[in-house]
Amino acid sequence: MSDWHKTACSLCYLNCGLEVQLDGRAITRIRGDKEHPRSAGYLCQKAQRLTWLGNHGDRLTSPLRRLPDGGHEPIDWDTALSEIAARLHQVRDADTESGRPGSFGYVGGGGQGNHSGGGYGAALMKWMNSSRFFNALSQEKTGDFWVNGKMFGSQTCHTAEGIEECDLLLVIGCNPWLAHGFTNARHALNDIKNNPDRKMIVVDPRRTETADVAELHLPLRPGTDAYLLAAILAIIVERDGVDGEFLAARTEGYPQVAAALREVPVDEWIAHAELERADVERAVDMILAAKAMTVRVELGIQQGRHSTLNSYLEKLLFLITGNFGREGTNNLHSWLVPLYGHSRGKRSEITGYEYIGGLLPSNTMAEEILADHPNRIRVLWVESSNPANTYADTTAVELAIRECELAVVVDVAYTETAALADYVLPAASQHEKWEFTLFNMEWPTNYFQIRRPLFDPLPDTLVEAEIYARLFDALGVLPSADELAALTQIARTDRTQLLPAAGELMKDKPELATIAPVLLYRTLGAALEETHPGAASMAPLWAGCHRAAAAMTVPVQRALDSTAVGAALGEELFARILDSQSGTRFTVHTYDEVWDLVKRERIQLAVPELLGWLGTLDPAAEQVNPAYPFSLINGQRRSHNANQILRAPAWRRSDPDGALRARAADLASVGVDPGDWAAVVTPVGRIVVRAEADESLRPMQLALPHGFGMSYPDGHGGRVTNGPRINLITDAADRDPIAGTPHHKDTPVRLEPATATERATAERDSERVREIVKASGR
Ligand SMILES: Nc1nc2c(c(=O)[nH]1)N[C@H]1C(S)=C(S)[C@@H](COP(=O)(O)OP(=O)(O)OC[C@H]3O[C@@H](n4cnc5c(=O)[nH]c(N)nc54)[C@H](O)[C@@H]3O)O[C@H]1N2
Ligand SMILES: Nc1nc2c(c(=O)[nH]1)N[C@H]1C(S)=C(S)[C@@H](COP(=O)(O)OP(=O)(O)OC[C@H]3O[C@@H](n4cnc5c(=O)[nH]c(N)nc54)[C@H](O)[C@@H]3O)O[C@H]1N2
Ligand code: SF4
Ligand SMILES: [Mo]
Repeated sequence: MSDWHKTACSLCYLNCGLEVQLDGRAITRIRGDKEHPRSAGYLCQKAQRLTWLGNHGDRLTSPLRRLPDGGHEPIDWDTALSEIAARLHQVRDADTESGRPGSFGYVGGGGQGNHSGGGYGAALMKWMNSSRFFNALSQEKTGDFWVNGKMFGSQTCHTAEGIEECDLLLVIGCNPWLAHGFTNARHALNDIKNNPDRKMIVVDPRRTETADVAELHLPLRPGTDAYLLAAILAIIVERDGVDGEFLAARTEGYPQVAAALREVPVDEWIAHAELERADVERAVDMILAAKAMTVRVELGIQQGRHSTLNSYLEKLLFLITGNFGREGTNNLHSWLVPLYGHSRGKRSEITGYEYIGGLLPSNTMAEEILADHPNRIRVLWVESSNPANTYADTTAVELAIRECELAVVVDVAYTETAALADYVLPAASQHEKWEFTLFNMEWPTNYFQIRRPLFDPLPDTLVEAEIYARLFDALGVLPSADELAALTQIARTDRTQLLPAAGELMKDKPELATIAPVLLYRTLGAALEETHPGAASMAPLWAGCHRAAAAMTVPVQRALDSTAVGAALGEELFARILDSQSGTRFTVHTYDEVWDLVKRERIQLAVPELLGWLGTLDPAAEQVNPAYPFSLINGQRRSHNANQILRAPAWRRSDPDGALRARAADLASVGVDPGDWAAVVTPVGRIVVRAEADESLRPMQLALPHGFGMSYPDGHGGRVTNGPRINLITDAADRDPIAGTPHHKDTPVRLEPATATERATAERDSERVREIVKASGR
């Protein structure tokens, strides 16, 4: 048995600090890292299952090339990279000749625990003269980013929550008890429950585990948040509950907002949400009585009807009541390196959708490929993402991936997307390399953790940075070995001269500017290896540390207890994050300094597009389609799902089939017994699922879990799919008009008994999955 090693959990974006013990290549014991400055020893029910991350039957151990019959054959790295390079050159040259924008589409760039590859992948996209970038954020958060851009001045202004200090927590469309989403969620919720001075309101159609411990639960009809939030805002305005001083000092546009809210037919809209006015008034009483309210939202509204409008109304709620910029309220937070960018209204020529945060809607990826348009995507590059399972309309996504002239997947596992790709490139896992995430969203103190490897990489797998560097080598883009060696020597002796020296090279070869992360990896990274073996891929963070130190000097000085300035502070910050194995704080702000992060003189409350949208809301236009009478939460977070991260079915302690949940009466109404197989049907697809009774849902509401539908070797030379592939039934066109984000939390569906044949197949697959679990010895 070995010592405790520090790492972090990669099963959700909280990335709690962990300590683990190892036996060979297995993790044998896991506990929370008490020295982690943010999570301080916290763990949830999932972290114990982390040993399955690197240790399962679908790990990739060699580059793969697609065979004409659809399977894959192992090939060596040189062959794979030189063939890919030749085809990338062909496409890039053809793009240049025809004067069209780059035909390259980039998907992913990081999952819940890993962002070290993303900068390198983005460099490839830029080198391919493209900006077409899709990832998970553009199917959940871009509506929120768009609103932030309008109100705070930049899409990278992102809100934080004062969960631990607030006296009222308003939870809208999220279930932190199971999904977390903020630090040490269960402790925080229990504290509110046990403290008579602190209260919580939950707005969620389902009586969630979080709603169970709330003072007030508003179980609204799915998809009616915009109506409810507007009604709450209208009552606040009517009662003159706004914070006039805050509005005058810090905001503009309130008169337009108030005028729009005065038009809201409050009673009609509350009735449309199927709530009682008295309960909504009680929520308003609690909001107005709160000294410090924090609003916490997630997919229930961001993947719900009117999602971008919801994101606006939710922010108006804390802004017009002055719950911003103080302890316990909503705030903005710093970034060490922003997770995404700011877009200025550029649009896709194919779908017309606006880029938001540098991203196009994931829901339009297949259209960008399949369009009969000269600028369609011809090459798809997927890294750390499994769009064949996680993007809406799986059938269209699969077709699109096959239709690409070249599709490449960089992953640790043989995913559903990898199975369709021309080349699959095996990455070292998050336990086999230096890694970090950019989900650093805390305020007023913000944190960053670099994790070191627990194991050596599996033979023939490579760290992403090395994959991209070798690819750029094969593409003939890298400077000569001598030039790289000279830069490396500068990195060893005087890092302040590194960028000027690289700049000289770029004068002769401007395309080098697009691959700055790769240059840093091959030069500064090579120098880092001498003191921190394996840390070369961290090199681009060095530039990020310098930018952060320059932009937020005083907060960084406070975090480091340092008086250094300029480049010296940047170096100190980089050294600190490189050597703090439990993670470190990197900025400490005062609450007042939130105004340094707001990118406008005043917060803009009036967003004409959204006030216009509010004016068009009409309950009469939102009647249930009798052909699809149920509302499905298509992608519920449960105790044992974690996106597409753990593929071995044995990791789950509960819910082996990924059951459909519904009220017993609703199941009975369509002739389905609990435990039996049912079919869930939409205009785009039909899936067969195990039914289970759950009285916490609203009548006519169903739920299917996120994080299933992964195929796995069945131990007999075949493969079997574990649980529902829920995006077979989602319509990619059912999406937000501004951000293009899907309405997964309110998918209209029909429910019916499975046919005898469907039942037999489903039962057989379920049995095979059980055999796999049994054979794994669990
Ligand atoms: N266990 C687990 N935790 C996870 C993940 C995981 O896979 N498993 N994934 C992580 C990721 S990537 C994310 S983005 C987060 C997501 O975290 P959450 O957003 O908290 O999780 P969800 O279960 O998708 O949905 C949130 C809630 O929306 C409610 N809802 C459904 N329809 C509506 C509606 O019309 N209005 C309102 N107000 N609410 C509605 C649902 O009942 C549900 O309680 O979870 C993270 N944490
Ligand atoms: N219907 C429906 N669809 C949904 C959702 C829903 O609620 N309903 N939720 C959406 C949300 S919020 C999210 S965040 C997305 C998530 O969907 P995706 O963006 O596809 O991401 P993950 O499921 O996290 O998949 C991570 C991938 O990265 C791989 N990976 C893990 N570690 C490494 C590594 O170190 N290197 C490399 N190269 N690869 C690695 C894993 O094997 C896996 O294939 O799904 C979305 N899709
Ligand atoms: S909250 Fe998220 S990061 Fe923390 S232990 Fe649970 S799954 Fe892992
Ligand atoms: Mo997500």
